[in-house]
Amino acid sequence: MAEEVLTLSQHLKVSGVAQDLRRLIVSFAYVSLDAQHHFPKYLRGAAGDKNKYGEAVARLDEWINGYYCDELVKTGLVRKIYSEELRQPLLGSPHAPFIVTIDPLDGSSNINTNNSFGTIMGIYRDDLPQAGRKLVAALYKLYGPLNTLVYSAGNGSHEFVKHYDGSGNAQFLLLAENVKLPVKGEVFGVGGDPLDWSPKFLKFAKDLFRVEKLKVRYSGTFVADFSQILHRGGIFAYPQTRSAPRGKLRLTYEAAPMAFILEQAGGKSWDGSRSLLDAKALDVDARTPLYMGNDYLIEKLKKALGKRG
Ligand code: FDP
Repeated sequence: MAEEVLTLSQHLKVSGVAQDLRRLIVSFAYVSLDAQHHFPKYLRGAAGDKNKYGEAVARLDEWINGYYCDELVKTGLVRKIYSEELRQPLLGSPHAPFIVTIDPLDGSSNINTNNSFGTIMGIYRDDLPQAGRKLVAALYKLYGPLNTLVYSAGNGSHEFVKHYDGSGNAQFLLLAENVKLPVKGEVFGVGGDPLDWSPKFLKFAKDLFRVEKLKVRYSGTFVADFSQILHRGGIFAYPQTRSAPRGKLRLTYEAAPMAFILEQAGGKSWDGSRSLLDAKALDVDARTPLYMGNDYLIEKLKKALGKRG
């Protein structure tokens, strides 16, 4: 007899996740499944706008942001949405239980080349500013050759994969429960211009190859690079550089939710001074240097940079 595999909503229920939170996570999952059917319509041309960071907005960026925001507001579970693509937060139902952060399309430069990209969502009960440690849940969807969704509601990190049921309906089935980083890391992903790294970080990076024997892996999509660390162990960094002392990635939309998932999977995160879960920015669009990976590699990094953190 075929082995019974839990669906996402069954898993949330048996894990004791609160009912309102379960509903929001499942809604996100269905929106992410539907969204993908529409991608081909939004591939040609640019939206023509620049976002609040001055970056060109792809048509798909613009569409997917609107789609997620509309559908999440429709659930009636969301009080406010902070989106990387919105200049101002979007107001939902005034008495709804959740505040949501979203990076609707992480890895825009990978759209045209048909490489993986993703969506990241963070869920809080209280309004921002908040440290990531106050997240009640975090999720990401990876639109890749496989369509995977990882969530944590503070009870470990769990991975699901899109399947079709007998009637052709898409659903998420459990792929790996309580994912843990392998004890020994295997890969090193790093963004930013190596010619602009500090000499200490450059030496650390060289040591990762020479001493730790890590292999280089960088896709240009944070979600995809993160997924490699989650499964293969190692370290992902988008470091501070001399010309970009705050790095590139955003604390609220990208770093905090992924640090929540990572630390629930036994990994460690760091921003150069503290865990990314303890960093709190008054500016919702603030960038942060970002280091995520196996505990022993983050400790080695701290030593290499002369920090105790
Ligand atoms: P993108 O700008 O293409 O959306 O923060 C967004 C991000 O991609 C991350 O997904 C990725 O890790 C990084 O920026 C890629 O930056 P580089 O192009 O500098 O490598």
